[in-house]
Amino acid sequence: SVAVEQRGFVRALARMCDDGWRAGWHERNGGNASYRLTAEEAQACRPYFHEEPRPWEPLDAAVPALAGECLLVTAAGSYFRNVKDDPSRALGIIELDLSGAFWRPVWGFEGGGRPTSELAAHVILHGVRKEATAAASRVVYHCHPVEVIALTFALPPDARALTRALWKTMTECIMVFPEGVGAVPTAVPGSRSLADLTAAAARDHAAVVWAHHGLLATGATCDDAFGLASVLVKAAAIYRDARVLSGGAEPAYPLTDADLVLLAGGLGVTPNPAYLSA
Ligand code: 2HA
Ligand code: ZN
Repeated sequence: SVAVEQRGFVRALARMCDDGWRAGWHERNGGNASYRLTAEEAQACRPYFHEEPRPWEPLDAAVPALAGECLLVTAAGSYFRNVKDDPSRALGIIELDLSGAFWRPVWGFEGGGRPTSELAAHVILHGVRKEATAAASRVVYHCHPVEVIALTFALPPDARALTRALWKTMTECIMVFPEGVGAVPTAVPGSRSLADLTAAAARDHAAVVWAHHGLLATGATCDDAFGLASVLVKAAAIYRDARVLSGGAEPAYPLTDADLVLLAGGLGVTPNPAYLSA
């Protein structure tokens, strides 16, 4: 059997961390990521789990939707640039109990590590996105891209304002995130209130912008979540460059609402009606 480090889901998360580091989205220990294991993956890894069970610890919030499930998560304080070379230290697997209110480490976190400081947000988000996607969503990815953080200096933390600005930058956006992007105002990192505001925004958005902090992107696979983050970062960069080229003003020729309606029809997607037209 294949040790945990060599499993496809661990390699995929480690690669995503490395891709994000190379993209410049993970200074110091910035960012965190998690993956919800399938029942088969958890079963295959069990022979490698700690022989002595560690004590259960209470979660900040009970998430019954995740009862008994396992999550692969980045360790608190770990640097994304180190994940690929040292996955069993920079990552770990936690198991939730049958009430979904307690967790314990079952693998990894070598050297005494603990799950990410944003564990509450990750666990609550997995619960919300699992329910919103008929259990398809498995990845929660949080990063600190300059373009998205800077965008929150120019636009308010408002889902409609951010979605419209980003949709109008390139024709791909309405296809990749037809539901739009959610937004959370400035909040304390790692706080329960940031987790709760994010969960509310994530009920109908796969991605959420955190004002003055970064971006949270979810998806069925690391390709989906990382791809969504990449599109949002590129759209934010286009928005910035278009405004720079326009002397700081709103650009004269963005995609219009009529363009967006035409694109959605042609691409066969249903955009969130709350963000179209005036
Ligand atoms: O350093 O990004 O949001 C981890 C974080 C907290
Ligand atoms: Zn962060």
